[in-house]
Amino acid sequence: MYYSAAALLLAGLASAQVAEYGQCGGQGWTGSTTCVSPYTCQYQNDWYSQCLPATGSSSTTSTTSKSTTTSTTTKTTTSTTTKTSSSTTTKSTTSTTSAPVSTSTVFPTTNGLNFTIDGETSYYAGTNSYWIGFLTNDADVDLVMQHLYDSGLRILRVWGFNDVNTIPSSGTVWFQHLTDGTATINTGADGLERLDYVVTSAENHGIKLIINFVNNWSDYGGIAAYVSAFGGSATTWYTNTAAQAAYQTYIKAVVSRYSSSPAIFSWELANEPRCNGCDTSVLYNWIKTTSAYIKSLDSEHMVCIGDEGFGLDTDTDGSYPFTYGEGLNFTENLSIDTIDFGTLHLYPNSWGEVDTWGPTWIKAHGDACVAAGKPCILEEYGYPSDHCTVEAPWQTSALDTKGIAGDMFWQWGDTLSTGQTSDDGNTIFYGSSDFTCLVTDHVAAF
Ligand SMILES: *[C@@H]1O[C@H](CO)[C@@H](O)[C@H](O)[C@H]1NC(C)=O
Ligand SMILES: *[C@@H]1O[C@H](CO)[C@@H](O)[C@H](O)[C@H]1NC(C)=O
Ligand SMILES: *[C@@H]1O[C@H](CO)[C@@H](O)[C@H](O)[C@H]1NC(C)=O
Ligand SMILES: CC(=O)N[C@H]1CO[C@H](CO)[C@@H](O)[C@@H]1O
Repeated sequence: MYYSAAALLLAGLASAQVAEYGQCGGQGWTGSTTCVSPYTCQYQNDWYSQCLPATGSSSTTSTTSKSTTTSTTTKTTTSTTTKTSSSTTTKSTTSTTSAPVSTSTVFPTTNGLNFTIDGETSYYAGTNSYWIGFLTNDADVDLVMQHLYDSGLRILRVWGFNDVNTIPSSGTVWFQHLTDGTATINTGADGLERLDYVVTSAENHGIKLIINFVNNWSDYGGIAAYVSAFGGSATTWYTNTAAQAAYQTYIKAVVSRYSSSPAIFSWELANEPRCNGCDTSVLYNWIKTTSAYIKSLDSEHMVCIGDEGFGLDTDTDGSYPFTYGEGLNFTENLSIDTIDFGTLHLYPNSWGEVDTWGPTWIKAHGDACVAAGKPCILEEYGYPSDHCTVEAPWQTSALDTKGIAGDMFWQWGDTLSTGQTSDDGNTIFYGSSDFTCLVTDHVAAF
């Protein structure tokens, strides 16, 4: 999913306009086709148009920099220009924080078509919190971890990236600065030390983390932030030598910090990687290379892709998500031996499907996962209304489908020292009636 907190604030102010990254068209769409400024409604496929940043413009206002050496240069890349930079040096500042101390050497693993966590093979439920690594208050992180554990949720997926092209003002968390062909990793107090605390807290609360390394979408930088620094485009990023070198250096920085931690469930290549219109070999090769690289750094922890599950022949109904237009072949990629399990997401309303289509998608993947001999996890799912009525049947389907070994709803909501967390319409708040239905009752069912 790709909502950001800013979108929600804007959405509340201009209800007739679609928020950033929202749907604004497609077959059967009856809602608004106007996006909040400066986003424009862009065709994605016959079923889906989306509010995206106007192409070619990235006029970020300079922020107050905390050091005189901070450059706030803003570059504009166009899709027709490929920037060849002679300087592709990737530098990283020296880490001053040691990796968190491990309390156990037992790492989560697959066990046939199931997962084993702390020695227990079972179906597992979890959730997503893209924002937890960007919090600056340790007590807030601990509160969420405690609530997760108390709820019986064991797996939490977090954003392990926070890429910027311009260093934000002091107090705002960022992990990597990408500009002019260089990448600088922030290992300081407003950098990876925040992710360190998430890992430490997860260790202390028995929670296992899925940590990913880049976003397909431009929230928190993503591929677009690399393109701004290294040239190319969203689709050539996967084969851009300089961009891939920086991406791998970033992966190494994160993996090496937590490679001994039993709180890591899995490393994940990206959030929802797509390569629209590309031959599936582009993503296949990138997945194979990157997953092998991660295994070379850390052979013990699991690795997954983070894709939505697009591109599937098994049980296909021929509709958009089953097709190969986003450059993914689910079955083919799951066969890669350095990928331990499969991931799928479920957003029928964004894909031109009715909500009752959910079990069709889940069953098709379960069958493909059984054929591959690997477990799969429904790692994101959401619907903008009637959460319990719509999503509880998906959970039942996931639980009953062989090959689907866990599910993780999008997204966790809680009340922190700063107030309620981001509500993107899909959020399930701790203690709400939706929470009773989708967490308490679901966990009790297995
Ligand atoms: C995400 O992937 C799709 C498909 O390749 C692409 O159209 C889109 O631009 C990507 N998002 C960003 C922010 O680059
Ligand atoms: C997808 O991958 C499977 C398994 O490798 C293969 O049988 C199928 O032909 C592929 N489909 C396409 C469209 O690439
Ligand atoms: C493992 O998964 C299979 C298929 O989903 C299931 O039938 C079995 O009960 C699971 N085993 C355990 C120990 O959870
Ligand atoms: C094992 C497997 O199916 N590999 C295929 C994955 O995808 C690439 C690109 O389409 C093929 O060349 C491989 O044979």
